[in-house]
Amino acid sequence: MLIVNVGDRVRLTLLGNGSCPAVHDFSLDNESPSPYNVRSISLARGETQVLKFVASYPGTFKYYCSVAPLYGLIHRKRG
Ligand SMILES: [Cu+2]
Repeated sequence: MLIVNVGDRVRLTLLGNGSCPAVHDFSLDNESPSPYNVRSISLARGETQVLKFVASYPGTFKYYCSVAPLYGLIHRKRG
């Protein structure tokens, strides 16, 4: 969960550090659901990305990984 107030300058540093070799991403969008459209690139282990945005809607929002492998469960369903 991500908790923001209007005007918050949100800075997220993402680090791919999972124990499996799969890539992952960060998605905070209408699928979350949320009023935001913030998405990272897919990060492999050892990669980093910084996402920045100014919160324009207050609340508590879920985020998820949108990676959908060819086989097996999509990452969102894996939690
Ligand atoms: Cu994932």
